Amino acid sequence: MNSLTTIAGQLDARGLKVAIVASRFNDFIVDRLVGGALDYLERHGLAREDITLVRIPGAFEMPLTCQKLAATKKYDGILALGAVIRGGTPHFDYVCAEATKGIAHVMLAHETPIGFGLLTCDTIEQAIERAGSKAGNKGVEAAAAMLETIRVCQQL
Ligand code: INI
Repeated sequence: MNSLTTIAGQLDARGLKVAIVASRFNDFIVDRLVGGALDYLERHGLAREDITLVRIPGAFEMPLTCQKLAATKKYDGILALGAVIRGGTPHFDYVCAEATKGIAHVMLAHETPIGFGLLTCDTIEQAIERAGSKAGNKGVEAAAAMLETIRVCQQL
């Protein structure tokens, strides 16, 4: 049987430069995502001096911030971390939709891997569960996805 050509990304962050975009809105949740992501990336070899943390007001500001960072060409990957929690108005839906679409657009337009660590939750309890308790830490998962995608894309 012919051998299968397989491309897979090693979870090795040594030598990379990464920007983390973190929103201040719901910071008691977002700070847990940032902490988890930093811990994961450093344990996989990323040097702290190669990480730039950018604080922004809320999820709605994520696409522009990611776009500016990607345009500098200084970063191998970007990690977008935030938490949108549903309130009593349709605001949640607009913020989630624009942040998601905008980030996907930046990733494609600049060919820069972006880890999507934006929680979109109906309740605060759901957000807490995903920020380092029952349902894991989505900041860690997004960091792992960004790292794997960087390493895959480097081979394509
Ligand atoms: N931004 C968030 O990151 N999370 C939210 O839950 C949220 N809610 O619910 O309103 C939110 N709104 C702010 C928005 O992202 C912008 O920062 C704001 O509209 C100013 O442009």
